[in-house]
Amino acid sequence: MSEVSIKEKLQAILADACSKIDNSDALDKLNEVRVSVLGKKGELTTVLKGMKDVAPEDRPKVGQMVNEARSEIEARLDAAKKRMEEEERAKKLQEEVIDVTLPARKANVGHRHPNTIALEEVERIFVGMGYEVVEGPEVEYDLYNFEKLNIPKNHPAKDEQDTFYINNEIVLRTQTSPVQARVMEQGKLPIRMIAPGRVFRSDEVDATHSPSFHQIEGLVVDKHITFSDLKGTLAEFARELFGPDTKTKFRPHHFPFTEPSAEMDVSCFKCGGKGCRFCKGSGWIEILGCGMVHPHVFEMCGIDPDEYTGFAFGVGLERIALLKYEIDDMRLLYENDDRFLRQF
Ligand code: 2U9
Repeated sequence: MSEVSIKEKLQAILADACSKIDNSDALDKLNEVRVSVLGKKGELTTVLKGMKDVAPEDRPKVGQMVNEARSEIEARLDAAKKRMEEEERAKKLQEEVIDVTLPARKANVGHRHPNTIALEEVERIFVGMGYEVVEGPEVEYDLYNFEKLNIPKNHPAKDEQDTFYINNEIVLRTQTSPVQARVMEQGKLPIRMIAPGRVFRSDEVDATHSPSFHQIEGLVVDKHITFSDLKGTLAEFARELFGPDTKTKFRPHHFPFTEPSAEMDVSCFKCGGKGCRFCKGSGWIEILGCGMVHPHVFEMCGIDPDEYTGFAFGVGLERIALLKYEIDDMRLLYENDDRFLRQF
């Protein structure tokens, strides 16, 4: 192959490469030109492979021409690459501009759930009376959830339709009473405590029932504790929770773990006791159960009932929240619907 024909070939390759480079609008197109001209099987490499057909005295000149063509094409490619990168950067700077004068996006700050508000209110009242807040296990021995509370083996409350059994001896606690039993067993007297927490009952979900709900139980154990202490304490609790004019009444009731037992009603805080839709015309609303701790419970917890007496009570946390916020369906508390929860 003569020097002249090679020179013409190189000029054609250079012209074609420059045209493709000038017409490229993206970096990958440039890379295609680089591979097709300078790559292992590129046009320029092919010319070099044809060097064996060139007269030996012409090879230095031809080699120089090829290198000059390679350098020119590489320079054009680098320049085009640099230009495209600068154009890309300018485009980004233009598009990604941040207008610092725009108002900030509102941060949705969370807030307390009605149950939390009600729990903190009840805790504040009893801590203010010198009570200690004590927690305990949710998975509990039958022994503490039932037997130590004077609920014998054949008691209906132990039926499987009411209780979630893990096995014959272990249940999901149906009330927070086991916490009080555990505290009494420690024998550090006097006791003045509340036990808030989650409890479980095998109930179908409806407007007033959930298989998992919350309770706050209280226990006072000391010498000479009387039913008057119970009434005075719970009447004060009612006044602090529902307002200073709240009246209370205690209706005889039965619980296995207290004797005598009672249920406490408060005067309706909507109508002041005259009777309205909210209190179903009675003027009264049932709030909690209570009673003097059964002597048998003391004995099973290692406390001498002839030396110590005490009272206990239990209130459903959701019941407080539903009443205070006039929510008529408990399920609303658990559905995590922000449209509901953001009202509190
Ligand atoms: C010990 C001794 C006695 C706790 C008590 C109640 C009455 C009561 C219910 C209220 C609504 C449960 O959430 S609820 O369904 N509880 O009425 N609870 S006296 O008595 C105890 C607790 C522990 C050692």
